[in-house]
Amino acid sequence: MSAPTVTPGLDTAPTSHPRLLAWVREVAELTTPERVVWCDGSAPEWERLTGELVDAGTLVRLNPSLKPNSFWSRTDPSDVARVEERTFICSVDEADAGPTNNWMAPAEMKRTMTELYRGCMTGRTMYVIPFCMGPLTAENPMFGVEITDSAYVVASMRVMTRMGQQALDKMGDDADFVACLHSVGAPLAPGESDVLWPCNDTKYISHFPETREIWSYGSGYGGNSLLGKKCYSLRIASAIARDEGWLAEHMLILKLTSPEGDVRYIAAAFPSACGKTNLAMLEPTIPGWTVETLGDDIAWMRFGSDGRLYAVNPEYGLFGVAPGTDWKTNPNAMRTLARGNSIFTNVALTDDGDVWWEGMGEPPAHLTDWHGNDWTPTSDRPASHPNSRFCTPISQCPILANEYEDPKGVPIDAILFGGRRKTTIPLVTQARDWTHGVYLGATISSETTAAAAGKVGVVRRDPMAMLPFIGYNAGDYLRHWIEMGKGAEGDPDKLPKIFYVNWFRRGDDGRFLWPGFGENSRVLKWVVERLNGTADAVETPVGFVPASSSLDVSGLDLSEADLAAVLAVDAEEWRSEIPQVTEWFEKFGDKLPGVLWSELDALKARLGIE
Ligand code: GTP
Ligand code: SPV
Ligand code: MN
Repeated sequence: MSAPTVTPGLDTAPTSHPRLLAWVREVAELTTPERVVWCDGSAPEWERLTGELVDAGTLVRLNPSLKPNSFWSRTDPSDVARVEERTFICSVDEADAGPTNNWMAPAEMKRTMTELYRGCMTGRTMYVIPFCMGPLTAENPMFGVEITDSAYVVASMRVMTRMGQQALDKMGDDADFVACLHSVGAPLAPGESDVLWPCNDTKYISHFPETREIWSYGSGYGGNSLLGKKCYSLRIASAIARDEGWLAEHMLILKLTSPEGDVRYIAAAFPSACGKTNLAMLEPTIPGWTVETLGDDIAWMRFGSDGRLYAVNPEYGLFGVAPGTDWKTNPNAMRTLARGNSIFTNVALTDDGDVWWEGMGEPPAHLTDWHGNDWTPTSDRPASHPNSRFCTPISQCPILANEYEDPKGVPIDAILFGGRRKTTIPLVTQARDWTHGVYLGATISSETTAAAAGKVGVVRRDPMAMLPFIGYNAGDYLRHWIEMGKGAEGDPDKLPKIFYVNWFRRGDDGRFLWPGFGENSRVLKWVVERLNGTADAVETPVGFVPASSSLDVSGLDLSEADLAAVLAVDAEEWRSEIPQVTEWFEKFGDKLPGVLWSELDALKARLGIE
């Protein structure tokens, strides 16, 4: 016996958008929440929601004199990362999802999930969050509306997206939007008390690329629940981008200025927890160079009328890996967080109401760990989860570039691909041309990290760092990249140049050969000098690597031997990669662009195979 029309909030919507109203009503009738709340994105709304979350124990307010308007939260220990096994691309034709995605027919998925959603918001508030990915001033703003039963999601979405009344107003009555449905999957019976972190053992993160819909169930963790991020801006947007001739990529965007004042824009794709946030906010160690941040995770790239490829960051906040972040490695992130207005998830809490995580210098004598237990430096478990995160407004980044709000974006000069590999991959390699660059991107290999549930440290292929985020057939995706190489109006000269980097190569003793972080500015300098045609390179079978004298290592405490080792191209190591690349390519069948097989053949010839 449902009486949907009496659900408070349902009939007082601050919009007359017919499709939106109909969808909200339909979801409310299915999920039977206590009330419906339309989110306006205002400061009072933030105060109210964070206040309620503090009362419920889900958030703990941090010491305002250390981290103003900031909060500490702990998830259920089972709900700490993206769940790739439970992520589905539900295209009508299975071939449009394969071979790297999980697939289920849309009708079947909707049948299954409709039963999960039935009554799933009982006893909870259903929030409606209108949002826009990218500037609201864009010619075609990219709208979404997320329905969720999690106030933590609402608060996080306010940090991560341009949301609320401003987005709803801009949508008017007829703007298209991506419908994003989320539930933690934890209805409350009358009188039942809530847990700190409601979630469900059954999880689905489902995408319907043809109808541009997202259905997420069972998880409150960022990548599974903040649906504007990976679900919309990568999986759904990549399918839109394929149709419309642009690129939606797992890339940071930075602005690099040389001592002479030359400005270059660089985008870089590294797999999850492989260094995008850190590179995007880098403080150069070489004199006279400056880096400014435009984005740390996602880039949408379209050709401009001048034939160059322009990148926009669709996000509004940073959802960054906490461990490893400190004043030495990423001072700009520390400055961003010091300004407050942040939500920390699964880090440790200090006794004076601040946050702490591994990599942040010496630990205090006592902490509350991410499980909520007492922790001391003698404890044998880390105090923070390896995928603990900070969620903070990008506007607080002290080195945010002015161009950040420009809906046109910035013209990209170089694209860096990278991964986390102990061996084989040199510090930096320049591709011979676009097609070779696409080959490098298509064969990125990286050790898995704690950003996704599953084993950590297993080397896997991760094309363009997009393996978990391509919303359609990965073979078609690689073909799309090859097609983009024709350039706008057939002018490939204006395309970015492609490089491949690896900050994570190790010596026989297991230590990192390259100091990384701010010192990566030396690699950026070499990249710019290659663009300018002023740096020497050695041509190797795998591409152009720096001549040992062309990489600026002045003032760096790095032995000749380590420098040689980090730049080395060991033909034997590379020959042993070939069977894995062959096996990887074979997965794609007919869908793999033939030119990528040609690239592999040419590499084999250069390595002296056959
Ligand atoms: P996602 O947000 O998951 O997409 O990750 P990301 O690519 O932005 O990775 P992030 O910059 O947060 O770095 C992940 C981890 O790698 C952190 O623990 C960093 O401290 C560490 N890291 C980043 N850059 C470097 C580097 O140059 N060298 C070394 N050794 N570690 C690094
Ligand atoms: C990633 O896993 O690549 C992230 C974090 O950037 S999440 O938003 O959870 O996807
Ligand atoms: Mn990411």
